[in-house]
Amino acid sequence: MRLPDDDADPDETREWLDALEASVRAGGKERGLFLLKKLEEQAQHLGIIAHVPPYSAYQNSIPLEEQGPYPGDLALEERITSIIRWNALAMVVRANVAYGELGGHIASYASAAEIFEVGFNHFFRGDDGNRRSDLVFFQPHSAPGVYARAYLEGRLTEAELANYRQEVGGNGLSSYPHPWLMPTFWQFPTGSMGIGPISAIYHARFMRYLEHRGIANMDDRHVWGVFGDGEMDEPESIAALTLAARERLDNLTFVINCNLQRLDGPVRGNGQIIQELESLFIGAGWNVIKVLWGSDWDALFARDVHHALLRQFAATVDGQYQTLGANDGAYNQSHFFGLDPELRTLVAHMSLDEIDALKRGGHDFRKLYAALRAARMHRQQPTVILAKTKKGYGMGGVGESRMTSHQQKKLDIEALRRFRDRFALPLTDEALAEMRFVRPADDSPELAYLRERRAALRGPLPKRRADAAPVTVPSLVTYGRFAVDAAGHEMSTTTAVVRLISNLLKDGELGPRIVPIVADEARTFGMANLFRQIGIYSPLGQLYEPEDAASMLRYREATDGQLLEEGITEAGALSSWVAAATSYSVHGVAMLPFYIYYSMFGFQRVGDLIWAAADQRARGFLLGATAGRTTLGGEGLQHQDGSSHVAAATVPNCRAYDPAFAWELAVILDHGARSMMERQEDAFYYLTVMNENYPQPSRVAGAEDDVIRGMYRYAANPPAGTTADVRLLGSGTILREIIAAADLLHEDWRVTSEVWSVTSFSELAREARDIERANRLHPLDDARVSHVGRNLSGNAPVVAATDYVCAYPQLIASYVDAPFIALGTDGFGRSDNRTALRSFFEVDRRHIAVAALHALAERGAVPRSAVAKALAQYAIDVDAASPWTR
Ligand SMILES: Cc1ncc(C[n+]2csc(CCOP(=O)(O)OP(=O)(O)O)c2C)c(N)n1
Ligand SMILES: [Mg+2]
Repeated sequence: MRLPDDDADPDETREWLDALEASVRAGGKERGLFLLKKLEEQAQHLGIIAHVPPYSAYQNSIPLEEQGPYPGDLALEERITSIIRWNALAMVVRANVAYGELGGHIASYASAAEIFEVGFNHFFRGDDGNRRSDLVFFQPHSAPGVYARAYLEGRLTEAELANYRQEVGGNGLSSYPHPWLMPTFWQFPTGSMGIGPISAIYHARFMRYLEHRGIANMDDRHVWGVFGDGEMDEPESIAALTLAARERLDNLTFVINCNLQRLDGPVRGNGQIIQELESLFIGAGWNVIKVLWGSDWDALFARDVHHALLRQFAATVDGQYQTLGANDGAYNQSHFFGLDPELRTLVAHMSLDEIDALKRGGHDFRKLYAALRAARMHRQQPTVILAKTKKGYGMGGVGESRMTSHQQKKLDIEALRRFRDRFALPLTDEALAEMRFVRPADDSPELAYLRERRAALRGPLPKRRADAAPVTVPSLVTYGRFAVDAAGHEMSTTTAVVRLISNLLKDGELGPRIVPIVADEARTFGMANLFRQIGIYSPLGQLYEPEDAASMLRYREATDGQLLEEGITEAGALSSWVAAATSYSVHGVAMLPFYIYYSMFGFQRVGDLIWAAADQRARGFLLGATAGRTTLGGEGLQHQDGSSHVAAATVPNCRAYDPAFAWELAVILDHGARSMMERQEDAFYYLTVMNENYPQPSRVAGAEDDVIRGMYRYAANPPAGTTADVRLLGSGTILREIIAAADLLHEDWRVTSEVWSVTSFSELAREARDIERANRLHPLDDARVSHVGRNLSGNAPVVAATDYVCAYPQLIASYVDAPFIALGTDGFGRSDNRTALRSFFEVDRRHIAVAALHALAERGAVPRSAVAKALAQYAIDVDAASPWTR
């Protein structure tokens, strides 16, 4: 509404102003403020102003007059929903009757059923084999409802439903949405609260990116996310709200299932979560639609001219709403309506049963439809629908709005009977007792309707696909010659990887598919040249003249920019990476993201997002830069990463490498790109790269396969025909200390050695573990030998040193027969130069040489005095406290 410029009635205006002035004079400023607040409320009620920050009145945002007709068959939809409710409940109860420990949830879906069903019947567009589906993020513990619907649609069998949470024997259904476990069904893992909301936002954003870059047409596809009100307390849930508004993502709708409860109790017992979320989302720039009251309230609102209802709603906190929800009509009459004479009159004509039956808006198809439709039509902003529901809706005394609703997994026969009767389910007492699933005949009106609705919406959902065209990777020499033929040229592996990416970006086929991602660290990693070369993505282009416009490296934002500059949000950058890394599946267009970041702020900071990425079969590169606890030097305790490789080793489809040399890195990158883009394997790559400059050797011809497997022999110095006294293993920058230690051992102590460059202790361990298991299970077959076992056979002691904690090289220790000594950087980092740090953490050449001598002394191959002599000669402080205690 526009504010008129002219005063249409100056006398009336004067009266109002005089009245205000008189009141303030008589009653003071507070009285004046009070009157203004009342006026504001009245103005809101009259619809003169929509929102007064921070939130609007406790009522539906869409007035009845604007609600519009309902396009579906309400009675049929209600029947279908009742059947789905039952099947979802029966699935959980059956699993828990059979095996008490399986768990599962009833109350969450019970609260979300109408939200899901309005989506399924009218909004969520599926996959017609041609166009891909909308992206729908389902509340994870409501998964039984999604299974129950897929069962009615004929997409899941009765046996599968009966095997809910029993996946080991095959033919089971996973607890929550897990693409790894159900790769043709679930698209997005949401089981870890907060990951769904942030992922939904970055997916919606990435869809715009693909369109703006002219790579894919989104056909007006929409992103829907149904999340819990408790879940909104996760930092990730709200981390990217402003991004969504800033980038005007009107292809995105959140529906927050505001059942006012989380697991332990009320989300905001002493407050109102809906009002709090409204102000949060408004502040972030979203369009907010509240769906609080069902249609039976409309008549009450119409007669409530003095807004007694709104006053009473405003005065009721969520803990109280929950208690009202858990109790019957009589209780509500006395404890809500009875508190105000106007309200008492308002419901005087209603029976207690009618009062009991007053529904919250999130259980009313008409109200929900109007909200989802308004969200779908809204332009220039993302929309959040705050739907007020009841946790455990329909579960009666055992679970409706109860403190313990979330954990309710079993219902006794009485409770089941009440549920059946309430939802008029076609179940005999016998069927009820057996908790049989209900599926109307294929030609029943229910299933015909359901099929018709899904066909009108293009097909079923959720459905995951993996059929994207492969993308050819150019031959390594075309983009990586500088690395494979380095010939002693000095550079760091960070420089090398950035150059490899820059060169790949120029390839006609793969280049456009690359998505470089940074979280405000491009300059740190020497990538500023990409700003101009490929541009920084911004849907707005560049509305300003950059300060460095004249520079070769100018900061260039563009609508078709290729680089995703996320700002300081590792969670956001990782979510962008996932959107790109799953584009082959979600959009049928394979993209190859490279997210380069401080390695300490990866697995440690956003490890759960990486775990979720693994679940959804992400394909892409994570580049842990400035890696290594002693290699990063000055940055100190919070920045120096000594552990990410241990975490990476626990992610089954993450291939992690810690290469020392640019050529090794190039070979791994090439192998990874081919495996993901050409062979389309469901594994992603984690490579650590360092910022230390040193001369880079050329490729060791023939060692490429061994680099991928995890180790190759770099050097050996025993005379021909003899074996080495010790084996020295190193990875990353510490390999150079290993090489130097081999020289010390030889020159100072006449000890011969083999030097092995270990590119991946985790890959070596995986293969060795696999072979050990195969041998254990096939005791009568010829024993197989692992890469580690073959390379490190015999009994020469092994000394392994890395820039990570000892646990990293120890991943292979049990597969080596010889004594195994691990040196690492356990303890806190601290700032100093590399030499000082390597001495402090005892991973430098001197400590490696001493460790080797000691191992030889232990077996009597050298006298103990030699060790003591070495310690003195290398000036090692033997009384210093161990680094991990300091
Ligand atoms: C990161 C994370 N922390 C804790 C949990 C355990 N958990 C699962 S559901 C739930 C309560 C969810 O409440 P809400 O989001 O309000 O959903 P509702 O069930 O009420 O619809 C909790 C604590 C989880 N899944 N993920
Ligand atoms: Mg909740």
